[in-house]
Amino acid sequence: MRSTGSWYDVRTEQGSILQCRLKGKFKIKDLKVTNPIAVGDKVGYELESETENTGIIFDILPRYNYIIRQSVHKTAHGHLIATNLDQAILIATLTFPRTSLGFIDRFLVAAESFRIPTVLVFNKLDILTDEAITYQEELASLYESLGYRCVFTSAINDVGVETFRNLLKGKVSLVSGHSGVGKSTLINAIAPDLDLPTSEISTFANKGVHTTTFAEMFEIDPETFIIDSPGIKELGLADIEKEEISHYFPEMRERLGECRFHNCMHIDEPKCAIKDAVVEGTIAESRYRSYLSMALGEDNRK
Ligand SMILES: Nc1nc2c(ncn2[C@@H]2O[C@H](COP(=O)(O)OP(=O)(O)OP(=O)(O)O)[C@@H](O)[C@H]2O)c(=O)[nH]1
Ligand SMILES: [Mg+2]
Ligand SMILES: [Zn+2]
Repeated sequence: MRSTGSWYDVRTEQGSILQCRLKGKFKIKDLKVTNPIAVGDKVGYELESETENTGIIFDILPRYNYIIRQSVHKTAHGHLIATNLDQAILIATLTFPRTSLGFIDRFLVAAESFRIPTVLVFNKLDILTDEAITYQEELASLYESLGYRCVFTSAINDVGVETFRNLLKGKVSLVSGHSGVGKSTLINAIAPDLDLPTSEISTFANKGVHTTTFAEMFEIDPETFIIDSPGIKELGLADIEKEEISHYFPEMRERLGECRFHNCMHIDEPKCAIKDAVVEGTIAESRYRSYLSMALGEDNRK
């Protein structure tokens, strides 16, 4: 459920929480990570002390997926954010702070590569102008057409909160997005007892202040778990080959094989079905721009 240094909160089958440590040294095969266990992991444990409520983790069960980001300190290593997820919920705000389309698309590509379904939640509806609301609705219809469910919320005005709650039912969900978009506020809105800390974003930098500092899973009911996580700037695309990127754009994936060259990168090759679709308007320009930025290896933080 959470890890603090060398201690891990393990939820037992009975639903109680046991403070556990790792037995000896753990080597995770084929995965270079700074943290051996992450929120969402299913582990084998044994009770150490009943009076002190402690245990020892001796096994990590196979993960059916995981989401990882580049470690800040060791660049060759990743940091596991969470594992065994049914879905990721990307909280985005058009303003205060601004979530760029480049960021949304990179997140979606990363989640596709991890095979994690993603829902887009556009929060802070209450501070948008009418023009911005119209634009946000256009964005949502674009992403809905690609198969990503979109929801509009105002966590502080209780708009869309019921829809948000229903999205989570019976699933393990990771809530992600930039710092300050309202991840913790939204979780508080559906589970006020959690009383998670939240703070105002800095008006000077128009950015969040990283109030949540580590990922933690909460039980909403015995079938429903939600993971609050620290704000991210970027999810690394470290393990994705350039040739693979288009496979993680659903609208490109369905056209693969239609280009003249089987190894077409859809950049400047002739008779490219993807570029044709952009010209025709059946692939959105913003999506193609995000694709180009990823394929050309740009650091897209626009
Ligand atoms: N106007 C408005 N403000 C909101 C809304 N949701 C959250 N906020 C405010 O946005 C600020 C940041 O919210 P948090 O919940 O701390 O954001 P977070 O995404 O958890 O941020 P980190 O933990 O730093 O990643 C707080 O001041 C919230 O009150 C909303 O729907 N509308
Ligand atoms: Mg938070
Ligand atoms: Zn092509």
